[in-house]
Amino acid sequence: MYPVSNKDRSIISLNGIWQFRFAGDSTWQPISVPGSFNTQLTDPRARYYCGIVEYQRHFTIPKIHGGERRVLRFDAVTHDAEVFLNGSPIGTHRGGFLPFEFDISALPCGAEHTLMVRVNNRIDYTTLPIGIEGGTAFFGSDNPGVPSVENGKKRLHAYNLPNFDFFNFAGITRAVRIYTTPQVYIKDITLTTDLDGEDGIIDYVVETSGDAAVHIAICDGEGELVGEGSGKCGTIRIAHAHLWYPRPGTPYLYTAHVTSDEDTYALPVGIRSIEVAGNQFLINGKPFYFKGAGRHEDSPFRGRGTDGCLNVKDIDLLHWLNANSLRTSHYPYAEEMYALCDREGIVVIDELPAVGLNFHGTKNPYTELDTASYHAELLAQLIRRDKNHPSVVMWSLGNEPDTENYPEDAYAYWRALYDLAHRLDPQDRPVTVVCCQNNYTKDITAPSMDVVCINRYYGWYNLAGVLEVAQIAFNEELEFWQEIDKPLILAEYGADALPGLHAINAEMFSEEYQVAYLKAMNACLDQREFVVGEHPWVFADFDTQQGPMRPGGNHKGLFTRDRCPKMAAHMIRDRWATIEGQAH
Ligand code: BDP
Repeated sequence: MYPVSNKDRSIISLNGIWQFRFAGDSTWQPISVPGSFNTQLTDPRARYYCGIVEYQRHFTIPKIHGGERRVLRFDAVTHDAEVFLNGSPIGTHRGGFLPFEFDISALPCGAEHTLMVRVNNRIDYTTLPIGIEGGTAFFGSDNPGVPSVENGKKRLHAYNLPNFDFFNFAGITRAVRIYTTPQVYIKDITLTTDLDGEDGIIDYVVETSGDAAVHIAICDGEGELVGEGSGKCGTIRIAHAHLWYPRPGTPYLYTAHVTSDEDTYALPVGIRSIEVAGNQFLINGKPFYFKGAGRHEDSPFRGRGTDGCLNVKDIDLLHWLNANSLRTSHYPYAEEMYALCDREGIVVIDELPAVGLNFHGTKNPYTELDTASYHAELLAQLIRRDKNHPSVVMWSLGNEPDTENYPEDAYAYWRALYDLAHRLDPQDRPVTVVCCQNNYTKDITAPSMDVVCINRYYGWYNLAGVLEVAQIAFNEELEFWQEIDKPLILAEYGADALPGLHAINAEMFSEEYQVAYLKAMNACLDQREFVVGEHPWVFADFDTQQGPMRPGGNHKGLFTRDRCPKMAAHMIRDRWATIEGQAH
């Protein structure tokens, strides 16, 4: 559970300036946590370094915490971590976007300790996301972004070659804390909500570490008690409930105060229902239309490091756009962002870091890579972490896998995860995988999901610059999906626009072309009732590895990387003002 401070629990932050060095170096230098190391240092190794780096700091736990259970928690370390206390290993963790923790109660309070983390940023065929091992490179070029000799074939260094289009930022990217709990503590809380006429129904399950009497009190927004229950599980009826609605509705939040004999934990509850019915996506029984964008946790200086200002700014910009949703492309975001989305009524499609399972027919990712069991493990971790957020309305198992060249293998792989998500999620949310532009007639995976999510670049990567033809091709494809008769979200569509590049004739890379492109695609969407959402790619420009198509990053943003609106942002804002999104 997310660390909190209350009458029974406390938090000691270990954020701040740590010591840092590349493995093998003898001297330390300062680094800020949370943050990516790639952006903070001028050392030429920092940007494309591949391998192990070391972080170190000292800390003391005040003596007053002596009788309590003490836990060291990392919200995320990208990608793999080996943790040492006073020189001895205490554990490891795999994967760069989910939290992990260690019980360190045995460590004496009142004394100084040394915490060291060895972070490995290597990505390969066993990691998620996927890094290419040796061989060919991104978009068919042979440029991994590090010095090479002998016609580019022999690398001077080991390298990380992402099989995805965002910078492989690494380091201790999210908060590090020690939190305390009583000895017998609340281990987990699961809340599911539903509607019964005017009433809200909250089912709860509370897990404690030992024997303890559990009580749960539900308070409304004014702090008034509106329902309660005793025991480790049960159902609470909230008469005439205020529902959690996405914007522009009111994202009403109750608070569940859970107490066990010694422990206390409070968490927000949004009462709402989610359902896929026919070709509609229903929230609280009413058709919902996703207006929003994919995004990256990305900013200058911090890289992918958690940045509260950026999160608040982006939510505010989503409001400004008249948006109501967000996809956590292409990995689970920092937990603080989901809490903001709960409060601010932004619906979240929560995505696993499964990107790069696609070699465009040159390699079968399902037989030649070994990611299945790790992928399932990440899914379980994600659901456990995010299951209670009212804002989370759908799980995305991954982004743009190969579903075309090995259709049966793809189906078996993704369908197993789909089934697992339905089994594990107490709220049984809809499940999807976001599919790549492909020969959709061969794709048996996308149509098997609860919601069909497709990324399409007609008029950019395909049929570049010819929007009339792009529209014909896209309409033809939409005819195909119409027959499938499931709700469809256009989860990505976009055109790069270099901010400030203008043209009388809308040509590629100009702001005018980005506007014309989005308008052309939107016109196709507007004719289709089964289309339940549009997410232009991308919310804001972001950093990615260098390449012939990436001048200073990916520029498909509606906003620049420093969050100034491009012409397209104004156009989308006007459009979304006229699309209600949600009856409320
Ligand atoms: C899609 C990917 C996304 C890329 C985008 C692009 O899902 O990560 O950034 O294309 O090329 O294929 O801009």
